Amino acid sequence: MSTSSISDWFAHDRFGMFIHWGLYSNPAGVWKGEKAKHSYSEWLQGGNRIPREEYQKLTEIFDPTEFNAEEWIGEAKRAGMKYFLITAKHHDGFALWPTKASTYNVMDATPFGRDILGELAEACRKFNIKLGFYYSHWQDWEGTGGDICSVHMEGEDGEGYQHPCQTAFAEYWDKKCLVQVRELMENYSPAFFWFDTWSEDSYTMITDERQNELIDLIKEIDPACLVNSRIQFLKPSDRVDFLSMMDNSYPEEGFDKPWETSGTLNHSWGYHALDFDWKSSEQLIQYLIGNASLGGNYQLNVGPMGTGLFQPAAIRRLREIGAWIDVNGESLYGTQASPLGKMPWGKITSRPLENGTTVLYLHLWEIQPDTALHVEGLTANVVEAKVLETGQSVTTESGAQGTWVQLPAELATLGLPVIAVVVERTA
Ligand code: FHN
Repeated sequence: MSTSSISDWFAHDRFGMFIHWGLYSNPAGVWKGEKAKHSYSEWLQGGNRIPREEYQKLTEIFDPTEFNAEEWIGEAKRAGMKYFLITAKHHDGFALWPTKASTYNVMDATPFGRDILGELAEACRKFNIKLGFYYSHWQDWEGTGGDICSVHMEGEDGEGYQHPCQTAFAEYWDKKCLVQVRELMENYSPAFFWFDTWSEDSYTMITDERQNELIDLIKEIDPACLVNSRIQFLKPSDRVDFLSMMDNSYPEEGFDKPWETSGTLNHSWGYHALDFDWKSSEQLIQYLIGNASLGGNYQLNVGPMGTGLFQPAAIRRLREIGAWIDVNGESLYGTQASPLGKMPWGKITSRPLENGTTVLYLHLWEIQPDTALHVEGLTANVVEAKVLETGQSVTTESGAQGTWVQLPAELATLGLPVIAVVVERTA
């Protein structure tokens, strides 16, 4: 008998949008006429070792007059995404909402002066999209005691980018981090939090006690608000609700807990004007389905420009993914991991039905139309098989070694076709 859990919606929804947006979206990976040192545009301050006062002047040009929350959330919806996650505060420490913990925020420090998170929360409600916040709880480069990552500073003098002492970090933790996470919970009722640690270094600051304090704070306000495992890279608490893989990393096996991979459309998370390394829509759909076939989610990142608009290359990919999901979404949402082993030709997702049958969705990536495809290990009786997009019937033949599926010649014209095979459940 299956029991329900607060993370059921997350595992069901499978696909979300991640947004990296902030002061760094204006320089967009270019500083004083040169390509920034760090390949992630959001690492501009740290990577180029820009003095705080100078970096913080970027507030003066943060005026994304083209920003329209409904357009962003509408793009997510059209792409088939069911939830939306945004950098409420990234490592630079700048807040996209009017926080009382620091004037380093969109309302107090920029000419834009609008509550970006408030507008997005409203749009999410309108479009029935769940809202999540990325919050950089370990790194904070505002200068209020948050940690300054040493990963990219090795061998350098570290001036201005030293790790803070414990007293300074404790001050940051109490007066900024905890205060801001409480504000985000109370003002915008997020469905989940996405914290970010990725190195063992973080453990000295994000101790077990602090990890628990943060989880307690969230769960006391809303027990259903989910928390991800990057709250502590080394030792995430058993209380985290879902596991976050490393960036752009796609595991070979699934996990007991719900899990996700966050991935980029090109290379940088924040908008980078010189990043042309775009993945194809086909590749992105394969990441999504690859994870789903192991019971996992996918959070695809967009780095909006300083104007507030998405780049055309991002929009094209989102819409192509959405067009594929429009006709094949049944093979994604609410499905389970494949009950069969790895297949050389693609991936399988599955859906047990109440009538005692199971639908196996065969995602055909490397196939030759007009030949027979071997589904190794599928020995159950096949009730029906058809191409999901077109409804074309498909003939099958089962034996002790598995099932042979006769692939119609017409599959050649479909991009990443799916065949839905309904089988009798044996046990
Ligand atoms: O340093 C960040 C990076 O800027 C980005 O936010 C990614 C997203 O997963 N997390 C960190 C590196 O893993």
